[in-house]
Amino acid sequence: ATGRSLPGTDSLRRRAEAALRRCGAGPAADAVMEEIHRATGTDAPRTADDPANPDGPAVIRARTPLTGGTLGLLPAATAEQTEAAVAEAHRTFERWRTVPAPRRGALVKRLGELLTAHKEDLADLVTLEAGKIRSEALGEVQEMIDICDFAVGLSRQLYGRTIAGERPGHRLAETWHPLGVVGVISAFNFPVAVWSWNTAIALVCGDTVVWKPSERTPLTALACDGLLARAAADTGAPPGVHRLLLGARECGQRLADDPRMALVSATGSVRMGRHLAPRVAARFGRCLLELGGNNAAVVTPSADLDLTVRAIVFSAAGTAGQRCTSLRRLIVHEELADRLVARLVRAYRQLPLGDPFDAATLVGPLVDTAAHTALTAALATAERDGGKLLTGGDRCFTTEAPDAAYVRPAIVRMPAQTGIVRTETFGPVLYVLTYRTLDEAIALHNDVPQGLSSSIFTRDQREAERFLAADGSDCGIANVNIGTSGAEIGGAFGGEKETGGGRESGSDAWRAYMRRATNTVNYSADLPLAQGVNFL
Ligand code: UN1
Repeated sequence: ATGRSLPGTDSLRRRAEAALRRCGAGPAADAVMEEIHRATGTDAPRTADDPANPDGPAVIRARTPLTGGTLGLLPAATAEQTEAAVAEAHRTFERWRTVPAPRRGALVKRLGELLTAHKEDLADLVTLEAGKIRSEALGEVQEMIDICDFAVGLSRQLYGRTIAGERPGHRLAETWHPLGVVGVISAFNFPVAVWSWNTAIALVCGDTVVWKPSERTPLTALACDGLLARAAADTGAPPGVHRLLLGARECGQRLADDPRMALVSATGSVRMGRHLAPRVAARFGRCLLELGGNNAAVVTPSADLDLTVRAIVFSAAGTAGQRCTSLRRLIVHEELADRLVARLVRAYRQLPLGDPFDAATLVGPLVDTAAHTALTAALATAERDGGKLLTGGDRCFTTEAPDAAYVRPAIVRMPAQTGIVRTETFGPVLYVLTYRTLDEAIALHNDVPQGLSSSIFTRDQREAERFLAADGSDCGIANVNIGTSGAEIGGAFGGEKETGGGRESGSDAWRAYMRRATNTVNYSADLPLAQGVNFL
């Protein structure tokens, strides 16, 4: 653990308030803060998840994983407010879709400028609500700025194809049109980047957005909403292009069920996806899913071990193992397993754990103590299955911050890929398995229900290419000599199998946010029918 002690909740609350104000969540900030002060008084309203008070007003509790303390209580969106938000976004869509795409890009350009100006403020809120270390929080905001740049460029490149038709005097082409209202449901672990991937692209595509962020990161969401509202005001875009709904599960369900939501882009657990996707499908709506990952790295005998150790530690212990791209399984050649594991254990024991605002810290807290309980249960199951816990899994600062979960990242050597290894536990646990042949390694690699990210560490080109080939890694992301996490925004992001199949962010992921029209134009005086059909 780092030497310094943890900050208190009061100072964190002040820090959150200052950052929110600077982001100018507009006049809303004052109202919200008033709400926070009122609500954190003695007769605080009941939270939505309080089973003892099911009838109490539903509120969202802004809390910080740094202490587990409450930053404030915010009113949760009611059914009427959800309806009003969808209606407004839908009305606005009908206008916004006719604004030329490069002009829509101007809104996103302005958003990117505001994000740049408020990078520190947003990073503060990300650290306060998600517990990320400073450098990762800043990196997450950088990811937002990058996607804005990308989307602005895209606003002049929403290309359709001209297709070689089979009939003379005819032109065959496709046009991409705005899709409608996009529902963005995002998770606590990337509280701003995932919103921005969806929102920046959706806006240039001519869509409007209704956002339901994680209940754990409401203040971060208010700041983003405030900045986007400002960008809209500055560029003359209608304010209804974006609506924020701070709500619980029912709020997400309402969006899933509403036929005005053309696309529901949801990031979170497989459980959440299983629940939402059939509801959206039942009304033939579109879903874009980014669900769980159970990412592995194969380490072959020719790997550059110095580089491999650094990459593994960042991917497995970074963000306290709370990325969907976090490395959770290591598939190491048996020849080098002992050597590699010894180096990893040494590196893990030196990882500074503690206050994420402290520049020396590399591992911050888990989101809550329930995450530690889940991790402990997973470790116990692994040990019952014959696994050997080599390091970590224990909590620190338990006296100082009993409601927070500062947990040392764990490494477990497993005799086989048992059920628990095939399950995504959202925390810092790395299971180590060994292999003899590359075929065996790839089979183990793919033998999990999830399919998000993957890596191979090797200096052998044959092995690298085999891993990337059709019968290699079955994931949406397959890397060589780099960890499973920390993708750039330029590529399409997402994965297969239970990960849900969606692709967000760069490349041609924008197509999911538009509808395609195939156009056949006859400029001749004849009417030849396709396939040589004769009629009339
Ligand atoms: C997530 O964890 O939901 O590739 C997203 C990465 C980040 C995004 C992760 N750029 O790790």
